[in-house]
Amino acid sequence: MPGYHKPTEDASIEDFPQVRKARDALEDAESTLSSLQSDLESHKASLTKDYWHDDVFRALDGSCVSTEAGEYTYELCWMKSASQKSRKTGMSVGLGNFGKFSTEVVQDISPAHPGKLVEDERLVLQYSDGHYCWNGPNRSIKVIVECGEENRVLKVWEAEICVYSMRASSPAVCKVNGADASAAAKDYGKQGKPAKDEL
Ligand code: MAN
Repeated sequence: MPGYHKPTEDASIEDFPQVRKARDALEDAESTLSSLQSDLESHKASLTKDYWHDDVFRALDGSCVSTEAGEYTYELCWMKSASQKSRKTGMSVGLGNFGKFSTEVVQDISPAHPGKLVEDERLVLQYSDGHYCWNGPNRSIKVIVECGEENRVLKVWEAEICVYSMRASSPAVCKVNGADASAAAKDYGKQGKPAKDEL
C-alpha cells in the first residue's frame, strides 16, 4: 500500500504521533482538572472559615501590618500568621499561625472621661504553634484588637519567654450590625462563635 509504513516489530502503539498527541492532551486536561480541584477546595475552605461576626475579617484575610519595637520588627498578617524579624540580621522567627478567636476584658482609658480607667471586652485573635523556643514553649501571640480608623499594630510585648501579646487596631471591629464592637465581642464570647442572621 503506497504511503503506508508498517511499524517494525518492536515499535509500540505509543510511538504513533496521534497517540502521543492524545496522551499529551490528556495530561494537560488532567493537570487543569487538578488545579481547578485545588481552587475549589480553597474556595470551600474559605466559605466555611470563621471570619468572626458578619465576616468582618474576610476582607483583611492575609493582609499584613507591622511595627518596629526595640531590636525587632513585628509583623501581623490578619487570620494567617505573625512574625518577629531582627532589624540587625533580618532573621525572621514565626510567632504562630492564626488558630481561633476569643475575647478578653482589658482596662483602658475611658473615651468619655480621660484619666478614668474602664473595663472593656475586646476581641482576641490567638496565633499558636510558632517557632521552637529554647527553654520555653513554642512561640505564640495573642492579638487584642480594638476599634481604630486604621489597621495598625499599637504595641507588642513578651510577657513570658516566647509568649507574646500585641495590641492592634482595626476598623473591622468598630461597628457590627449597628452594635458597638464591645457588645459584639461579648456576644462572641458567650456563644463561642458569632450568631448568624436569620435569612
Ligand atoms: C529571641 C527572641 C526573643 C526570645 C528569645 C528566646 O531572642 O525571639 O523574643 O525571648 O529568642 O530565646
